[in-house]
Amino acid sequence: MNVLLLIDLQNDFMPGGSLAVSDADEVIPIANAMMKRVDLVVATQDWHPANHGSFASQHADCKVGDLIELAGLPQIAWPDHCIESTMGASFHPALNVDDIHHIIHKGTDPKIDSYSGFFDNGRRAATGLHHYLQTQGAIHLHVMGIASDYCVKFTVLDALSLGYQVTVDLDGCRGVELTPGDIDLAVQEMSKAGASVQT
Ligand code: VGL
Ligand code: ZN
Repeated sequence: MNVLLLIDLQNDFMPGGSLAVSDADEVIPIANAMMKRVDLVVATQDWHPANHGSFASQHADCKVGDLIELAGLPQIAWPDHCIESTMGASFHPALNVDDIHHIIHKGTDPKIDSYSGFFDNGRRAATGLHHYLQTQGAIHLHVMGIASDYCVKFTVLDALSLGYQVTVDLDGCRGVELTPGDIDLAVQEMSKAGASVQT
């Protein structure tokens, strides 16, 4: 069974969005084509309450990009993004949502962030993705989406630790690159952990 995992293909990560990732919209046609070639499509959505603790706006004297602490973990302060049920949290309008079989929301707890589609950043709560994939008998996951250096990376690392075989389709990914080189580092980390990275 071939499973495609689409990570956070949401308006706020697209050019013009509040946490815009360069050229993120270029992956939409790639995702649409890939959906036709797999048996099961699961998509994640970053889905924050308006008071989410990862937002710089929720902390005194805090600006976007600052390193803060949240739930006892180091946390980058992000601009407000992907607020539940808003346009910013919606899928890119050109994404073929009819081909998505299951959607997983993450980052719903205001007190902790969740880059991975499987667990929050403290690995305290599961999102339900692993459970769902188990019910479907998933073994091999193809992963693509936004952002290579955050949500794609942490989803891939968790998937490997849970025992899935993982292929990352790099042409279907774009990254934030707060620091130049972050995407390359993420790719190295994912392949070192056992992912097959396809360019
Ligand atoms: C993401 C930063 C904050 C992502 C989500 O989807 O990679 N990055 N929230
Ligand atoms: Zn987020």
